[in-house]
Amino acid sequence: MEINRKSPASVAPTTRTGETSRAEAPKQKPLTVRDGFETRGARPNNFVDRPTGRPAAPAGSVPASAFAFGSSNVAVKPDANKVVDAKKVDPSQPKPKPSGDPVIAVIDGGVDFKHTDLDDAMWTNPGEVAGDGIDNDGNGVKDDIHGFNVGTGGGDPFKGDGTDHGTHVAGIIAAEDNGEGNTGIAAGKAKILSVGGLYDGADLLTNFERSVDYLVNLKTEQGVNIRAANASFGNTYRSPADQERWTAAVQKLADADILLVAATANGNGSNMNNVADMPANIDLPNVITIASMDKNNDKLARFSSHGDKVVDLAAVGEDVLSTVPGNKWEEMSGTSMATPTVAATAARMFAENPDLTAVQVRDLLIKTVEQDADLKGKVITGGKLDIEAAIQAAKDTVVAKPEQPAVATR
Ligand SMILES: [Ca+2]
Ligand SMILES: [Ca+2]
Ligand SMILES: [Ca+2]
Ligand SMILES: [Ca+2]
Repeated sequence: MEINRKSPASVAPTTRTGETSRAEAPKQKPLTVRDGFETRGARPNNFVDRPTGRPAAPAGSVPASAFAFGSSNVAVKPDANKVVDAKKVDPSQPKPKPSGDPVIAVIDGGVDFKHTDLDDAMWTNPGEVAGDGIDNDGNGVKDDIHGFNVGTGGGDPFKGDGTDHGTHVAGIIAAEDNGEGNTGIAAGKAKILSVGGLYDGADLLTNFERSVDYLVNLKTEQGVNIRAANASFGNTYRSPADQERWTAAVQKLADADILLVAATANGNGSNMNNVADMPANIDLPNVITIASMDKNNDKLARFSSHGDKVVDLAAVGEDVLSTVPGNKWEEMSGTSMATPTVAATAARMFAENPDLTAVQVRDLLIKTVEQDADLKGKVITGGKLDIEAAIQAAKDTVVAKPEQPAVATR
């Protein structure tokens, strides 16, 4: 099944670049960023070799006061990650019910929200006035129009490291069906909320916690229809305390009914079954973990890890064409690219039936996989993403509502 947006007819030939070195797919392991930055030669130095998942933040580069969440960018305890600056909420007031297009949060390097293939696909914060330097909606972040920069604490997600990666991931989900570049699987059916700056400021875990707090606050207090978060990142965390923090943050997403779509490692065939790979291997029902198929959707991609106790399914993540900053498109490879195909399919499913929960969508994604003998013993389901079957399964859950009996008004 062709599931990539690589139809030659949809590709602007003059904008395709970076094809020469794709064969250089990920070599480092573990890679925190789950794709082949090697393919582009633009990988920031601090993406490489971070065995603890804790890139050193440039000392003093980010003042603690710049953060909306937490009290410091070092030695943050779990309890410190509260939304400290958000306005007081009157608990007697009813919470707004999320509605509208499903919003998919891309927690990553920032998305180029001005990209011509993404600008109409971005979530826009209805409670925020752009550029006035005021936190109009009182969520603790000034001018957070299209998302949040967890690295700086500011409202401009498109700053810092990994913007090519984040922009690529976003395009796989929702690049516009506009006759240029690629078309995202959920084009026109979902909005992208960029939580950028994941590789700036604090360490990955702390930044993830802050990202979660931002998203959960938006959903529960403001009714933003955040249905899934894409996690094309991860690393091994051996400390039980760190593992607890990861799990607590993902539990917060679960409590807010947000699906976490997580990439397994690019470990060149490594087995992740007994590895504390966070957040991919967290055993919560709102987490679905993805390995990468090759470009033919035939076998696991050679760069992908696997694990028949921890990885749910596989999806194509090799040579995927998508958006990169500056109105360009490139092909990239990695579990980072496989993961947003699943997040986008989930978005389509939420669009078909907004009453589905994150856990229900996860279950349907798993039940509708296409079995593949090459995946036996490699992933839990022994199967790969079947986009059409998953969307159809979501459609099939829609129960025709009986007509309301007419009530005579007097
Ligand atoms: Ca705000
Ligand atoms: Ca503002
Ligand atoms: Ca397009
Ligand atoms: Ca096969």
